[in-house]
Amino acid sequence: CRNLVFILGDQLSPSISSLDGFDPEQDMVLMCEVAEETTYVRHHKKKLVFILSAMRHFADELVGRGLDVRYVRLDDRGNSGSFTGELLRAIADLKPRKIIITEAGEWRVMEAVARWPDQIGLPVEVRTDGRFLCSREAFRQWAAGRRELTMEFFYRDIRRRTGLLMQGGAPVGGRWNFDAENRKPAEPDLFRPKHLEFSPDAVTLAVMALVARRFKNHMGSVDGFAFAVTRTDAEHVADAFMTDFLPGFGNTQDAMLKGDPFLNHSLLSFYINVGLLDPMALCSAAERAYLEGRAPLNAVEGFIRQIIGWREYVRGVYWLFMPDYAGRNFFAAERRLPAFFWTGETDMACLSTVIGETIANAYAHHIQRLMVVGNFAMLTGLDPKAVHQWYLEVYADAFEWVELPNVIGMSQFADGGLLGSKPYAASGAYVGRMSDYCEGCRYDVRRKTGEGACPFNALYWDFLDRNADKLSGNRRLAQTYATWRRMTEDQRQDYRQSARAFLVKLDAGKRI
Ligand code: FAD
Ligand code: DLZ
Ligand code: SF4
Repeated sequence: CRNLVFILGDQLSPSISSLDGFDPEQDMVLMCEVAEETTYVRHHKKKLVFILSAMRHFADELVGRGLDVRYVRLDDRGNSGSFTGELLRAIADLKPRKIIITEAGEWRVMEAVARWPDQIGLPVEVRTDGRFLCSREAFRQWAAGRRELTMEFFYRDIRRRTGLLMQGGAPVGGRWNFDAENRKPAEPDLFRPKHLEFSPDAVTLAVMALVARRFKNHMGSVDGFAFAVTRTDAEHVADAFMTDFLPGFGNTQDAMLKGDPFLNHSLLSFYINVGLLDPMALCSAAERAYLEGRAPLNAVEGFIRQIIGWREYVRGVYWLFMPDYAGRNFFAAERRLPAFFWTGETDMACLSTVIGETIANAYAHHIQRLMVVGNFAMLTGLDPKAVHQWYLEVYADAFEWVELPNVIGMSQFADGGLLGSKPYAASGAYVGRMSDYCEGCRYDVRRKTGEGACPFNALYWDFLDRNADKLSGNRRLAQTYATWRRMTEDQRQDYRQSARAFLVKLDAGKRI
């Protein structure tokens, strides 16, 4: 063939830049399932089913459009197990003159791609990923010369550029950000519509059998897999979100409820990240819902900000600071992850709920990831690299470019404040206010120290005390440290001792 177009598992968009100028008469597509990608971390079984099944459906979609696709399955005979190995095999068979690929999302894969020209002796054309509104280079320019990389300013620039929720150069509603209205605790709502579920078709059933057989020691189960795996079904999820959940999205954005793992969240990250849905099209649909009076501004602005703000911003940060970003460890934290991160077996009801839902669904929403698991990891001083690997494993939407800045930066403050101006540290009071997890927990959220007290309370103050040299100069923590200093020495010792007793138990592998 003339050009061989290599499409990766998170590039499942017919409009992907590598397909620009594709000539079905002369060009071919290469897609491959490889051991290297399925095991570089022990991905949750439902994540594997989702990605492999979506890849197979996408290959069918391309064939349906008249493209010639060489598709290598994981258990095909001769599968070399790596992208480079599969490229070499395809070159031997198809003798292309050139390789075309859209830039990979992850640093690790881009490094491999950079070695290809030497390894294969053919030209390799790497194209920009046009699915993002802000290119890696444009973000670099935006960041150049700025003392602080404040997301809010980045977001405003993208709002101006896209014209989303803009009116004559000003933000609709007179404010850029309505987050203050999005911090309400949730009330159980028996009438909340159900999120869509899809029965596996024959392709998905085959992948489920493959994953169950080959990845026994990975988290979770393939049973109950109900994600969309085609563009059409992903579009159904998006349409249902705009009608059923967007109107309440803002109000419950930060809330957590037992028995309601999804609330009004969109469950769209999986589909956006692999390319089944276009982020800008989703934002336009949300904007339309506002303009037509179907959803309030706080909800629509919040949703749009997550996508054109946070999502684009974390990608920019990732490419700006990799590869050393992955090794940042501001607090020099080195505790190993407790075993309950893989079982959910702990008496701390918030953690057992969130980790249990993670194991069941390969999903947790933002506040669960940030303020329950992430908060616990930071306060107990878990090794940020291990925490990062866990997040990359367990969530079906986890690709390093988006996961790493959220974990290392936003949730662990391991980058020392590049991404956030202060650590997202919280005592039990936060979980008590924003969820119903504490009712029925073995621990008492109101008790500060001693046996039976919510562990987050002592851990919170102990974390601030332990890291005072690094944090007490932070203006946004001035009030908090003033409160700590106002306590009596006995109170402070109580907190320290309670935290130490907890950490000793944790390290001994005792049930906590
Ligand atoms: P919704 O709440 O419905 O939000 C709408 C969309 O906004 C999401 O689909 C997503 O595309 C985008 N979005 C929201 N917040 C963020 C954010 N902070 N960064 C980037 N995009 C965002 N998101 C991932 O896509 N992959 C990850 O691996 C990932 N890891 C995370 C790890 C931690 C510790 C934290 C705190 C957040 C992480 N996030 C990650 C961001 C966010 O939690 C998820 O995007 C969101 O929970 C996905 O569920 P949803 O589609 O229902 O989101
Ligand atoms: C996540 C993933 C998995 C589990 N498996 C594959 C695969 O077998 N083949 C493939 O092309 N892509 C897979 N992916 C997605 C890739 O890891 C993703 O495209 C890169 O990390 C992006 O740099
Ligand atoms: Fe979590 Fe503490 Fe509430 Fe228990 S009491 S659910 S440990 S915050």
